[in-house]
Amino acid sequence: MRNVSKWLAVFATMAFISCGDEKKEKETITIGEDNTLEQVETTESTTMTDNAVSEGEAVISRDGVTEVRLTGNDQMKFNLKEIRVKAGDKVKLTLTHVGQLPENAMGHNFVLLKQGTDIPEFANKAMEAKDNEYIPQNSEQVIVNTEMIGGGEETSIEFDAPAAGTYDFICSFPGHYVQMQGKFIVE
Ligand SMILES: [Cu+2]
Repeated sequence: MRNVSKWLAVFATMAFISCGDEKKEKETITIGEDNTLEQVETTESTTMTDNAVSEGEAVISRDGVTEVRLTGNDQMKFNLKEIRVKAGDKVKLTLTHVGQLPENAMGHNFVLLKQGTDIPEFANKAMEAKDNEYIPQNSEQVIVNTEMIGGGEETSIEFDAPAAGTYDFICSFPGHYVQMQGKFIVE
């Protein structure tokens, strides 16, 4: 019985971790075999607390406005891997840095990219744009972006949802896009 609940917990943990995060999944499996599952659960609940907002309440649409509460932390993670908004809605997105590290070490922003953008290529260009908060000057690939913020800071933007479809969003701080990216789905 103890084993059964242990494995249920492992599966629950794996389900909680968003797909596509291979490294994290491997970690979880290894830890499960080592019988130190409680440690995993502690780690996960810490992450939840860090991010403060659960996914269910992070995106709320009403009266033609979709409010998005996106957070980024010191572990280089967004709380959302997917943001769904209604076509025609105004989007009010608030990005909160729930960590403590300063902007120059762990800066986060939200950059919504046009469809067809090559993310690694864009991120390379962004890396060279330190003076412009890591947004390439005159980029035609950016639909909208927030400013770059550090631990404890918050920033908001408002924009009209682009045409229905699936878009990528990333944090353009050097190296962050690998972990800090997700899908922005307009439906
Ligand atoms: Cu970042």
